[in-house]
Amino acid sequence: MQKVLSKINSPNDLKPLSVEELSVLSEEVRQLIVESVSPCGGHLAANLGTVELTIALHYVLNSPADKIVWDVGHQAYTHKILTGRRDRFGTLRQENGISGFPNIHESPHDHFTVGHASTSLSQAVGLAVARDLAGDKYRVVAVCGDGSLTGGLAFEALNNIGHMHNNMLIILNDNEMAISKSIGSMSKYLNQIITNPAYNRVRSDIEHTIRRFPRIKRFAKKIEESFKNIICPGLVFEELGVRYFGPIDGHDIENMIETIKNVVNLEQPCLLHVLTKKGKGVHQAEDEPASYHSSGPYTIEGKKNGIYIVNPKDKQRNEIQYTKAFSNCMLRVADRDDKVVAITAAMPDGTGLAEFSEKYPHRFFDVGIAEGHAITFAGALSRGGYKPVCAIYSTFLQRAYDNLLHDAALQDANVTLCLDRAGIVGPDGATHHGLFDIAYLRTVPNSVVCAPKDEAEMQRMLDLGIEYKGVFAIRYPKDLISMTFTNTYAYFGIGEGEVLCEGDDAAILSLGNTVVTALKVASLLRLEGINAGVYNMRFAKPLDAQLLSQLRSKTHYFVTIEEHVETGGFGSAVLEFMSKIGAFDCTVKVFAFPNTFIQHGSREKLFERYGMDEGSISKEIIGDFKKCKRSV
Ligand SMILES: Cc1ncc(C[n+]2csc(CCOP(=O)(O)OP(=O)(O)O)c2C)c(N)n1
Repeated sequence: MQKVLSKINSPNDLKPLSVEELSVLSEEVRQLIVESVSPCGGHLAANLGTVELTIALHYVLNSPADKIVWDVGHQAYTHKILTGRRDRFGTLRQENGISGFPNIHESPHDHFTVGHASTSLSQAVGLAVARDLAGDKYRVVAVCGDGSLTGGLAFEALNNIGHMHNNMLIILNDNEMAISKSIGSMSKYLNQIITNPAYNRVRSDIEHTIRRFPRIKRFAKKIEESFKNIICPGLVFEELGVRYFGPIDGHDIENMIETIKNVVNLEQPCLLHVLTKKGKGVHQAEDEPASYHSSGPYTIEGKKNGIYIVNPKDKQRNEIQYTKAFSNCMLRVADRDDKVVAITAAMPDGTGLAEFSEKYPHRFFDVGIAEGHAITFAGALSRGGYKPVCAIYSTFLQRAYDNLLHDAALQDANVTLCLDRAGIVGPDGATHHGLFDIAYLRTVPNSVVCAPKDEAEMQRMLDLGIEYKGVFAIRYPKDLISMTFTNTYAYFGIGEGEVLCEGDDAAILSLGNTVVTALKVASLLRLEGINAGVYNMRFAKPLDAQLLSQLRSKTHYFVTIEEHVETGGFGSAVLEFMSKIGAFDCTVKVFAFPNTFIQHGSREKLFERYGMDEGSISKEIIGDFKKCKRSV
């Protein structure tokens, strides 16, 4: 039974609560998060760390008039719970349920739909400037993690914020982690602030004195503040024109409320450095925050000394994920060729580079959440004689488009891209689906864009990629490799497709994992007397012109299947080809996702909803054939 939380329907309901009640509330919110994430998984660790911080923010501010801007937004569960979404919280990340990220269509308390890192500072200063231009008075607060602060966009915003000087508050939520340990000189710098021995000694002396003489608390805090300014005079933020406060304990609600009240109304940009513990309150998430950053389903075993004990439900599966296949392939090329180097933008585990980083630490580069930089850096590594492989999720590469064009392709650089999560990602939703990469990569001059159906094919593609002068992209989804076609090395050249089965009535052209769908569709068509051939095109660019021309002499009905939006993708490439060769008597039926932002839900359900499963595809083709017969 929730004593306090059940009465919180909006942030206004927090205002009359005592500090003790707020503390009870934080425990109840934590419990709701742990219970709600358990069946379907979610961003557990980051959210457990921001419970008290969010309560303190909503206690002080008047949301939605005052605006809280979340970076990435993966830590905003408490915000959702306190802003009228408590009752729907059990539907988190499920189809038609609430999103795992802030979403402008979900609540007036969410000012941006987010999911990508390092945007909050730019968004907050934009709102602050809009407010000042309009003569309004609301307060603007950005909540940005130490990981997200490593992104170039955040640095660009800081540069601008100090210059513009509008009143806004940046809460730096420092848990010393991105998904993995935060990397880079900014993290080192933040760590120095936290661990500065002189400052910490004085701080603990002051805390000790306050405990003995509570009446001098205010005075003692002032001394602490002044001392901090003396011993840390060159704070980077101050130099950039942003007033620095902290570090303070992000789980001490009372102190946070007092501090936020003080700094939020200063007529200048301020940064409050808040220290939080990722995974707080769940034993396993505190111990392994990286594994519980985006956790799978788990069971709750109980509570020991006030800390939850959970047990992941991840069953041992025999099938292999594309990510694991990439990890294997990468080790093989690295073992063979010492010029191969690997780059990640703060995601060594998610992208499958962890094993590589252990085996070849000197050839592994985690550049922070900095996809644009990763590509430019890779371009230069290539100019310096190395063979960089950038493992980046498809959706996050979007922000590196100019780097691809200008800093890789234009330099004739040999940059291999391994794009995980290319396609539907499921519960993370619109911000995370990797549905645009074929389109934007195809426009890069001299680029190659391909997708493997299994590990053997991925190995060949990677081998081709590391030798290719230009941008060479290998895309694969967040999925299991559901069918292994061969374990032997496949020799094929760039742009060479493969015939899987012949058939004269229709040619089903597939790419990567959609090969399996294509084969199933062909079987369903055969039951209706339609004899369709299945072709594994492997490459969206360049297309196998020879194979397509041969097929054109046999059939006039082509089908393309891709896990991508219809605009500019693989199907578009085939249509362009048919137009170029003047195949105006051919029908090309493109099966792809519509060019909209696809919401969250399970992969399976989303495929069904958008007519991308074998049943829907075959039904549509059969319909076409029936129509055709009628018209003859
Ligand atoms: C552009 C971009 N690249 C990568 C990611 C994947 N990602 C999600 S959260 C995260 C770490 C963020 O670290 P931090 O801001 O410190 O937040 P924490 O999870 O530690 O609270 C990363 C790398 C992303 N969301 N956006």
